[in-house]
Amino acid sequence: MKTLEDLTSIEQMEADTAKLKEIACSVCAETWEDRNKKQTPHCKFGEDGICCKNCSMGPCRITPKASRGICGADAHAIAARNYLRTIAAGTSAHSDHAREILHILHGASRDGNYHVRDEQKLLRLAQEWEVATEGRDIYDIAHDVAEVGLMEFGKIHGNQRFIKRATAERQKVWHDQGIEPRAIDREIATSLHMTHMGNSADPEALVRQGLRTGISNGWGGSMLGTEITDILFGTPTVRTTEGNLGVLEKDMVNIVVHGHDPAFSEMVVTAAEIKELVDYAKSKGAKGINIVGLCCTANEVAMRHGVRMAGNFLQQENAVLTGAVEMMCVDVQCIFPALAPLSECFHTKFVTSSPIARIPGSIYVEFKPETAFEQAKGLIKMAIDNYQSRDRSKVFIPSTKQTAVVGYPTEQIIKHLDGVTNSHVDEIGSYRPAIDAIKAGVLRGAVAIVGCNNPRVRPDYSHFEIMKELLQNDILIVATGCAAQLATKAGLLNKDAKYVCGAGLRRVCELVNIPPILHMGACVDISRMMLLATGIAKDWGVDTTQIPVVGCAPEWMSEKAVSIANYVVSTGIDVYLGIEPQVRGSTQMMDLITQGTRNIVGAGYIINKDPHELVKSILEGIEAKRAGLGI
Ligand code: XCC
Ligand code: SF4
Repeated sequence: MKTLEDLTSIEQMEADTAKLKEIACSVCAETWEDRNKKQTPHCKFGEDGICCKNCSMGPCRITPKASRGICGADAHAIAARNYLRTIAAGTSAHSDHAREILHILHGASRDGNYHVRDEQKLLRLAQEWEVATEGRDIYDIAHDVAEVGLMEFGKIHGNQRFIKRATAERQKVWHDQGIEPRAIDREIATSLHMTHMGNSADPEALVRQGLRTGISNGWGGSMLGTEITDILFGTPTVRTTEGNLGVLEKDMVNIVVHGHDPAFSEMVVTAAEIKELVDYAKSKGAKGINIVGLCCTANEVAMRHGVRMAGNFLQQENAVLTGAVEMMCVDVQCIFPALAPLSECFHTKFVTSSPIARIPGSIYVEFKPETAFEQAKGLIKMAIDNYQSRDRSKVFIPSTKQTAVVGYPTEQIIKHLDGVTNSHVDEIGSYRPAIDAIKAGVLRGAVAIVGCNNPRVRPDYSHFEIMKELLQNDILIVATGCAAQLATKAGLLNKDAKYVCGAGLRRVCELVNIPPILHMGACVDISRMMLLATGIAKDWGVDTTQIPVVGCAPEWMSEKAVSIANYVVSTGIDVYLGIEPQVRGSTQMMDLITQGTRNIVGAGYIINKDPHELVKSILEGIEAKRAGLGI
């Protein structure tokens, strides 16, 4: 790869989708494109956030002739309540995911299905939480650490433990503003309580609770999820893999793992390596077993095992449409219920595994930690048995794929920076080399590009355009979630992608030996980004709100994304959105989320649907931060 032309363009990706769409038509299957058409135009009240159904006197909708609901709630109250409920739902999803992982750690044992893979990280966390380690068995420590972690969800007193990891200035802001998060479940419950009929109607109070609930996710649930996942399955390291539908194999048993919680997919990945199963696959005429990922589960297993990524959110139906998927195994979140009827048009077995995501038409195999490995083996066998049912006349696997280098948690970033600091021993283990590059202007700053894709805009187009332009402007990008997978599909996680960068960034990539976009993981791993920004700010001697680093979610769609945006803003980092939050029916709310939060936490949203306009604002924002620091 030497030029922009070597990247996989959005047009190429769309051409693949169009061919798969033809297959969908030939088998009379419906896809999101069809359903999106039928849903357009969307309900205006919902879009504007001014429909309330929080009690059965309603639903009440705000119109020119009805400026208040029956109870008297106005557009501002209704939009703010809906917004807070969204944040509460997003927080519950991320945090419940973390809770599941903590239960797995709690039950981990030497002779069980789950083990402690990163003992050092466990010991560090034990120390941070004052859990005794001296002379104790690692599994006893793991058990106690899990107990302390689980208490973060429901403890009666005190705040989230991880907020102490933030800069001193940030902690003071949260304290002074009264938004230090308490127990995670409590913040979610308080949000639901505040928005119950007959409670808060003050948009600012509701927005403040949104920030607090968001922090309980980013500096609570999500951070717990990331830490404990690393302890159980290993802290990710740099690996080379591939991405896009071309990773499906025409003569192998293809199994797609999809969702978010890696406890299940880790087992599937491990079981697929067993010789007995590989031999069994061969006995059925396949060349082997090919496990690939979708959505955030893909990010998790790619970073820890190099498992290849079939694609992001809006590509989930495409995977089935190839006709080459023997089994789609899902855990939780971002799973289309549409996969069930779609799978019926093919031989694909659609397997759900969590009581949290029950989908009619799926094969439900409730996954239990005690029997996880045996269950995973059973599923793989079922997929192998299904290989012979593949109808070869229906198979079309697009050949498009790109190589990608993934797996840059903060530990790996530091390690790479250490590699270029040989002459300054005092810089070992710090972000100083990155800070120096920013100060010198070789790098202008960094942008975290995260989030989903969304039919409200041309899917993946905004991600792609924003990434290219920022790289050309010497902005280093860190990415997670489906945004990271667009980067994968495009070829931007390839080390050769440095050729699309500005001269400064290209030099940094060559020196540090990194791709210009660093893949930091799944959506829960945006907590890693918070620690990255905090580490940089601390080494710089300033607060997170001062450094030239911003967040950007060009195509977000999920409630989790709104929760994330709230903790990123609470951390003092501006968030650039390409999709408008559903509060447009309230001028006060639009003002609060773009300006009002600046008076509370020093950051807010900047919203623009046009990716090029959004880039312009990002660059201005970064230059303003630089000017503020006198660089
Ligand atoms: Fe889901 Fe995490 Fe969004 Fe992708 S990016 S569509 S939330 S898989 Ni988080
Ligand atoms: Fe209508 Fe008020 Fe009930 Fe909402 S809470 S549905 S605005 S009466």
